[in-house]
Amino acid sequence: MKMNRIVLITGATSGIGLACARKFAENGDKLILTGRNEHRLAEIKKELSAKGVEVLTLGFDVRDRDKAIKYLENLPAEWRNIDVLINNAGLALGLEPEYEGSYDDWETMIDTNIKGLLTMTRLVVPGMVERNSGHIINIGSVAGDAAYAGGNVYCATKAAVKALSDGLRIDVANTSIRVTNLKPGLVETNFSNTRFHGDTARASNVYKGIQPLTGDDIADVALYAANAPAHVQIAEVLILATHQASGSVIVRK
Ligand code: NDP
Ligand code: 8X3
Repeated sequence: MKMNRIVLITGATSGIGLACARKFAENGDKLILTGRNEHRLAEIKKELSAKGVEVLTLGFDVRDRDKAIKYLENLPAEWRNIDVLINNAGLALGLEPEYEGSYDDWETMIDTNIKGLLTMTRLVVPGMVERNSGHIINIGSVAGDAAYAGGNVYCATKAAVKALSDGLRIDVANTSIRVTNLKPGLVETNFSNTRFHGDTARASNVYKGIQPLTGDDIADVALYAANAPAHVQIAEVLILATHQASGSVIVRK
């Protein structure tokens, strides 16, 4: 299905967000791509523009509410009517027991995964309500379904994404807006490098002995949800690698 929607993706510089950018671009959508890494945003814009895709990049940290407000309130007129918001920016930091976790890591996860997502929702959804049209796709996680060892605060942030998705779905049920919570399991991206503060050996162990999902696998589902007929709301999808059964049951060969 060829589209010409405006799709805003947070955290589009890597992993699932980047895969979504490429997938929605192939589908004929226009993209607003955000992230902190302005160099990567410029490279991605160049890659997609060369294929004729219209791209606007906004380099900001979703934790910086003032900047988010400034950028979103000053969008060029032709980019204001956002059709799809993909709240993807997020991260896990650490895998320590809750009683030994880092205060800084907790703040970063809560501020990014919960408050950043909320800020973007607060800024984008009023326009959707006014137009009685739109779709919010939140990237939750299997981690939000049940805690796993050392997951504590990260799992709590993703449980919050589920509650916020469910809450928003109720709040817009009298409109034509749809809300989707995608809950991936193991996806090989930069996620584990970030979680282990750049310890690449430890990060690669996460995907040892199992074929993990790719960002593309998740982008496929996001596009499916966005392209579903208007009366169909894909409310929630749990997407796991075949040898993963839950956040803590992973069968490795
Ligand atoms: P990556 O580390 O590859 O990508 C994370 C993206 O989030 C980057 O583009 C990064 O951009 C952006 N980001 C992080 N912090 C901020 C911030 N403060 N402000 C703006 N952008 C930010 O990981 P994934 O692609 O795997 O992660 C994407 C989402 O998917 C996350 O919400 C994660 O929790 C979720 N997820 C991941 C799974 C996995 O196994 N990989 C499974 C389930 C869910 P930049 O550095 O440019 O700011
Ligand atoms: C990322 C997947 O299982 O590492 O949300 O938490 S997991």
